[in-house]
Amino acid sequence: MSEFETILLDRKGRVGIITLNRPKALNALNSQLMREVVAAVEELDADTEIGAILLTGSERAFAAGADIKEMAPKSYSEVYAEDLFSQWDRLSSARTPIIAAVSGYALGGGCELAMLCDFIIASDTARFGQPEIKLGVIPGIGGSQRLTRAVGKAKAMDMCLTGRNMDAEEAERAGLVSRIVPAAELFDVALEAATTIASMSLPVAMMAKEAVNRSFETTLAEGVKFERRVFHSTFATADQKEGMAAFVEKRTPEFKHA
Ligand code: CO8
Repeated sequence: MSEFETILLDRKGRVGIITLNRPKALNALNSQLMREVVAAVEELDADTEIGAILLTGSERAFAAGADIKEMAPKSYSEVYAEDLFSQWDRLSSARTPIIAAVSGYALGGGCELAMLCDFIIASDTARFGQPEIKLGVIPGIGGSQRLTRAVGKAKAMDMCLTGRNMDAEEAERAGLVSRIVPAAELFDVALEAATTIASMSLPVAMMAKEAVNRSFETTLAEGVKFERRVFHSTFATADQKEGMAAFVEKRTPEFKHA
């Protein structure tokens, strides 16, 4: 029996699959679900047999936000003392690439959870939004920061101040999602992308992720220098030797993740 109640955890080859599973609440992110997602990601991240993580929800909802019913009665001193939602930050420490496969609602914390992943593949039914202002609060899991970096100030302000949703096409145009696929194909396409990533050298995929993420934290000159140093370090891996030898010998590389 699974140790989890609000998520499903599965493995397909080198891909770990986490499915948010509170269908009656449209996968609203309560504290148990937060603990379980964080635990599952950390478990998969520590497993060297896993080369990519896929995080998804249901066809109707990726997640309709933080659990409003759980959150509503809390006082300021409670949310401050427990540092409400800070545990989600632990997902940013995962080194294994994480793809969000989003269908239906990704609102509030749901949109923020998708943005905590490395990239988002959306179904044509996906709806993204930061509607917190309609509840008398503001985004609390990084939405005002990550949405602004993803889509720019104009659209982020529009979303956070009016609380309106974006459909999948607008989200793709704005750079929030990497691609849109028909809802019925979402899981297969996202799994194929995750399987492709997991077939690459794991340490090199981690380095690529680290390099891209560095661009959010530093200047261009420092970021380019960081990238070059990490690029140099790929030459210390067996997988660089294998990848380049396979190209020269016109064969498929067999990465050893070392
Ligand atoms: N929390 C708790 N329950 C929810 C949530 C939620 N976020 N979303 C939906 N549900 C529940 C509904 O209450 C309903 O339960 P029940 O059947 O028991 O009444 C069930 O899921 C189905 O939902 P609906 O009947 O409303 O379904 P509809 O198809 O009519 O509507 C919507 C779907 C439009 C998604 C609608 O449910 C909705 O607007 N949900 C809320 C969306 C929202 O506002 N999300 C943002 C939440 S706030 C947040 O995420 C970050 C807060 C940061 C605060 C920082 C503090 C430190």
